Amino acid sequence: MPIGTTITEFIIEEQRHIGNVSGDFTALINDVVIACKAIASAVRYGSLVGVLGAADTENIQGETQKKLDVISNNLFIKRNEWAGHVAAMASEEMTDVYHLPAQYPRGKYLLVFDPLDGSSNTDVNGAVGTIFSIMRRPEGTIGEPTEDDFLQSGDHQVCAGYALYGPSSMMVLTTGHGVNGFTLDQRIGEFILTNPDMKIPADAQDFSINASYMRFWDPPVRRYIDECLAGKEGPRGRDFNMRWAGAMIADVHRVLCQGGVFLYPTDRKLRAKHQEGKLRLLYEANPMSFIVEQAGGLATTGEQRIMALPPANLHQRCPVIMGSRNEVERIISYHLDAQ
Ligand code: AHM
Ligand code: MG
Repeated sequence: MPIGTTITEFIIEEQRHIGNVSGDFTALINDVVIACKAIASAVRYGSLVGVLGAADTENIQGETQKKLDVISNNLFIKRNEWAGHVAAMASEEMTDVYHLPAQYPRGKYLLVFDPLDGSSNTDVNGAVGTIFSIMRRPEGTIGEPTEDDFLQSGDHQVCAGYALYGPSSMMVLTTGHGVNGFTLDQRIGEFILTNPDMKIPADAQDFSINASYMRFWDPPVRRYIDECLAGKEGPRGRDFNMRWAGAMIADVHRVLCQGGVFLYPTDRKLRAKHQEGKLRLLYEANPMSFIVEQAGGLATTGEQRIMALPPANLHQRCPVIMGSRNEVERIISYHLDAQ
């Protein structure tokens, strides 16, 4: 049985084309891949190994953590702290920057991640995933990295990716040279290239939004969704379809495969809580935006390109609208009309 191209092989080949590389990046990706395989395994065995349900702890966002949030965070940290490729890490599940234990060498990369996105899906056997982003530590900084070192706009990402733990486990990755998808072959325990050069169709008929917040939406978002709902009889003159998995990773993966728009916009209710959005810029919006843009789509708050936003803190939130180019351009134009 031929094996196909493994993710490690693919990254090594890609780095060879770039030239003058130390191998640190390839080794770092390798550890990220192993961490995701370990998380995929914990998710797959679920109740059989007692990992479902709440952990009785809260994260910085005030959300009750699931046992799998804590397990996934620990797996990711342990796998990536020892080898000397990262300088420090930050995660949705940790309040502050994670400094490496003293005995390990410090590397040149900063790693940020959401260890288990959509974790409320774990108890209903729904899709969940891991999102990560890699930046370089700013030149000339010495000592342990600080929060400020992490506050780089999305345009500074060296690599972004996600692992989706669905009916099969997949890893989708960009290093700024297009987007490639890999499927975990359980028989040999390797991610194999199955979706080379993924491209988001420019037009689409699917939209993903939590419509239970409709009464809080701003007029441009309301206008776009109203027009989609009006279908053939409305101004768009065609029917649309709605999907909402409750895990950004699963919804954006659908967009990547079939086209569509994913929206978690700002709204009146969020602003009343002094939040600009629900999703976090550094480890959710930026990595998914990098992937979407590299696949030919667009990612915006409605008013600004997400990857151009200057982060103010590790856990900053922002509105998210991403997907098929022509649909996102239309939503941006509705925001401009409303100004
Ligand atoms: P999480 O990282 O705590 O799982 O939260 C992020 C998730 C996204 O994956 C998903 O799109 C969104 O929260 C769902 O939010 P809501 O419950 O408001 O629909
Ligand atoms: Mg998340």
